[in-house]
Amino acid sequence: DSNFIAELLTQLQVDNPKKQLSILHQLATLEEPGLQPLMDFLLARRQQPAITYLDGTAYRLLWQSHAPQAKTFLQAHWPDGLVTPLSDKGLDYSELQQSLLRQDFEAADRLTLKKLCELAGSGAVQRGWLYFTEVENFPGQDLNTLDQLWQVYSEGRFGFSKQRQIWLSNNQNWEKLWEKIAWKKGNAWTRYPNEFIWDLSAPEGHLPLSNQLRGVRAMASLLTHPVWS
Ligand code: UYC
Repeated sequence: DSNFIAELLTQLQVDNPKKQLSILHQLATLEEPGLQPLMDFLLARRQQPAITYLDGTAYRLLWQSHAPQAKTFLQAHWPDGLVTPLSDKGLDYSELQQSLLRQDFEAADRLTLKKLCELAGSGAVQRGWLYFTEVENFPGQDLNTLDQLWQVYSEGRFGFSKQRQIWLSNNQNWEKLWEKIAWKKGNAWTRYPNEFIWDLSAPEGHLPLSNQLRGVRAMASLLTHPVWS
């Protein structure tokens, strides 16, 4: 009822992202009565300097509602998507944004590798994987864009900076990182693609993947890139 919604809206104002996230989900489960509050929330947040996963979640929940008024609203205010993906190399990240919005994390993961190869140049595009020396020279702007897209549409769970955070808090120990992000269990690597978890129930840092077939150096370059410090 309206008192319950009013109570949710009050709590939504409190600057506590985990709590706010849970309220956004509660509003979405109310269906029709929850739509306007979600739209108001998203509009009010346009004053904020940065787009976060709270914006991404509100946007996605509205988009997933399939309500015509929500579609019209999103189209009117964000005709090109919530995030404006900046690129120093003129790369187009709109398909990646679309697959993340759809929560098609498997497609998003493949697109991410594709974009990283495009960033590295035609050699990497043909080869289909990265030299660590190429990664060192990636423009920070594009890495930031990739990371922001993953964060915004994963409720803050996925992305390179999240993986870096976990790696740093485990003394830069790769074996510990693999366990934490479920890329390895005991001695067994998680098998691509079926054993990976392609939704938000995955552990933090699980996505995007970096194939370890050719060693850890490319991922090490990614996680130590100057853009994160
Ligand atoms: N794969 O095991 N992986 C592939 C991962 C390894 C292998 C792709 C991640 C271990 C082969 C992605 C892990 C290993 C191929 C990932 C993982 C191995 C392949 C598709 C846990 C054997 C076929 C994109 C660390 C023991 C392709 C791509 C090829 C593919 C990711 C085997 C995203 C995170 C050491 C044979 N694996 N990969 O890069 O190149 O091809 O032959 O990491």
